[in-house]
Amino acid sequence: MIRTLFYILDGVFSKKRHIVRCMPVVTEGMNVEAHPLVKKTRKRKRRNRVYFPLVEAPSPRSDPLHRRWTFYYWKDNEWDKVLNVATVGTIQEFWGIYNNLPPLSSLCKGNYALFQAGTPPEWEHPTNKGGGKWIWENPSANREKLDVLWRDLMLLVIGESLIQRSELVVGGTVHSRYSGDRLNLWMVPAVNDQLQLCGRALREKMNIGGSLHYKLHSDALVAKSAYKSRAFLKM
Ligand code: MGP
Repeated sequence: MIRTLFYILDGVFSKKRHIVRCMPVVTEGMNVEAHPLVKKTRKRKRRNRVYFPLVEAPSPRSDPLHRRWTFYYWKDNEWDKVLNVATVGTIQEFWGIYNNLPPLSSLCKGNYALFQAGTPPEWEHPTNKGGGKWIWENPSANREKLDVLWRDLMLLVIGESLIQRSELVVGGTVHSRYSGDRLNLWMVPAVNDQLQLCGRALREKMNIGGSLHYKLHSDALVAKSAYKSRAFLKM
């Protein structure tokens, strides 16, 4: 059973008119007051702080996932301030966390990631080195579908059901941006056939149109942006 304390903060994180809900998740035993995001928001809006415990009920079942997975969140482009939300090892724990995270479409500019435990969403990490990611851009007219697409992508990832060699898939991310939302599927180094197989499966199982680009982390490192770097494969 996972016992988690969620610390909910309502705050204005945009200089413009957007009011977003931000939710750092603090596991029991952590020093809530020391959390960087909590401190920042406290100064601005003291009255909006709410604590409540959840994911408390012991589950009668416990269905282990093949791998353990970690949820991450970061704001805007602040990838260097990525927040490790929680790690789950069973399907019940997965839904327990998922059901209590605000949908990404409600955050004006934010990012979620779900990665195999021990591998952060970082180009330079030894597991990711030499790998890359499939990038799909969600048309802005399709914004309301973003949350469902992200949920479906996570289920394909934790269900290890995208490709037979599911160990090649290391995680996924979703990015909410003014310029257009994006879904990414991260892969460890693999031969082109496997990359293509995975791209095709992604398109078919997620039922997504438009173009899919595979970009290498090594190119993203040089361009200092995966988005701006050249596509290694297209479909
Ligand atoms: P992002 O939050 O992953 O968003 O990265 P987005 O819009 O997908 O950015 P993209 O341009 O990479 O596609 C925001 C920014 O954080 C990037 O532009 C990089 O400058 C930096 N960044 C992101 N990641 C995942 C890494 C990383 O793994 N390593 C390094 N060095 N910088 C990163």
